[in-house]
Amino acid sequence: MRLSQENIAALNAGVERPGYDRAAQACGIVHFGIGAFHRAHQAVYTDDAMAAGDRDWGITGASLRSGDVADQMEPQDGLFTVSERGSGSPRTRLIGAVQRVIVAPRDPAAAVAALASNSTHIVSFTVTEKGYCRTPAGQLDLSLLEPELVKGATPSSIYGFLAAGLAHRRAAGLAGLTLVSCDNLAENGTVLSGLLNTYLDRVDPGLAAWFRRECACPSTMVDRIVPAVTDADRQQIAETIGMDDAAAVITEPFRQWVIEDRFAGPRPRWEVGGAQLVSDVRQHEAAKLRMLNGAHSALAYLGLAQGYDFVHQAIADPTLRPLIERLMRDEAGGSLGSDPGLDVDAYAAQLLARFANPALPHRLAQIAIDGSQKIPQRWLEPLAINLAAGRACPATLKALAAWMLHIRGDARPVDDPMAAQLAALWQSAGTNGIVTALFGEQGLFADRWTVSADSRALLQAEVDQRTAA
Ligand code: CS2
Repeated sequence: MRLSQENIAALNAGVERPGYDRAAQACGIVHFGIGAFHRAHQAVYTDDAMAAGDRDWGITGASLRSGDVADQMEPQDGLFTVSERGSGSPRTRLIGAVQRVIVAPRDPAAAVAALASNSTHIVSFTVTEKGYCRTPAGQLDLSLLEPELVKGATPSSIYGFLAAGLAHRRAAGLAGLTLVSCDNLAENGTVLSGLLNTYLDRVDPGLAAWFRRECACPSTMVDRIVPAVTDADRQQIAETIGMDDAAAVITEPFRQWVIEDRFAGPRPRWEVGGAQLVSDVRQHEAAKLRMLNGAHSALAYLGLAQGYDFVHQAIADPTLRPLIERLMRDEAGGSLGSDPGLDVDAYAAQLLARFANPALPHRLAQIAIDGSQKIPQRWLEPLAINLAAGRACPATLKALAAWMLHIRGDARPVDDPMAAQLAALWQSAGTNGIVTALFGEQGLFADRWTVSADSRALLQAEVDQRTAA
């Protein structure tokens, strides 16, 4: 038996159910990138808000790339379960917030229609760092968007779909939208707004002005560890819930969402599920990106090089753990300024405990994906801040060296949109030139991130040591 609206009554008794009438809800949210993270995070908060009485916040999911998620969710009427694994007893909950899933490349008109619908107020995004189509220095990379910039072309990026959807809204005299980025970028709302503005200025300057006037792009900090689900997990979930769930997600009990309180129109009361609405999220974002994600990436490249598969294994290694603690507390923590807005030691201790969770095996290889898109906000920004203040960053440099060896691609395939370019750099620059080719004054990241000559020398020593080993 497979999970569906019709089969809800047959779920095992321990599974928590949505506390509202799903069929009575209109869709108020369009979400791009309806992967496991969204299902374990924003969809849960939205479910909480509807259970508390908020109405018409159903989610229309949109996939920008493959149809896999639609194939998992459409036969299940959008339903899926979220299982929490930690030290306490496992908890499984049925989430009803997602009403349907559109595969945007297959049915672009349906995605545009969802954006143009009168009931839609919010568009949210978990399209990963590369979904924003930026150059290494963070500008909109128009070369990636050429095909859709031609007049009348079918949209393919978030920008193309938003441009089409917003144009319909403007023409129909509808209200603007709140665009909520839930990706791990520093000041993600400001970044999205700036990039979309550049795009709209290029295709329709009148629409760009309308967007600036009528829409809002709050920044948000999102946090929940959500490893990719395996076949063995699905098997175990089927036993727990009493039927198959092809869209099931597994996560930790912890979740956090800090949202800049700046909306263009109505929103669900996500605070009912514990979200924090604040006037400025920048410190929360910086702390999370540099301490959690920065440590994650360091564990990924250093841990894989030492032969580990999972985060909980790597963090237990007696040589890695002190390095990660130093990266989190002193280097990431130190970059947050004299008033970091949180207790750095307590936050680091909480993160270490989350990483050590043996009930939630989290693959290092999953975190190692797309490093070129992740390291600027996780490592390069805190590194620049620390170096400018004269603070050494040995742990960050060790992690950076491990990433550099990773992208050489000798040990395992490199899953990164810049993989070919990075491999070509290694080819042409070689071991003695790669540090300069990446981080020197003319390096790949140079428009925004250069690493001082002293630190480049330290980095070179690390690379030499790793290449010799
Ligand atoms: C991880 C994140 O894969 C990665 O890059 O660092 O997905 C991380 O698990 C989440 O941001 C936690 O909130």
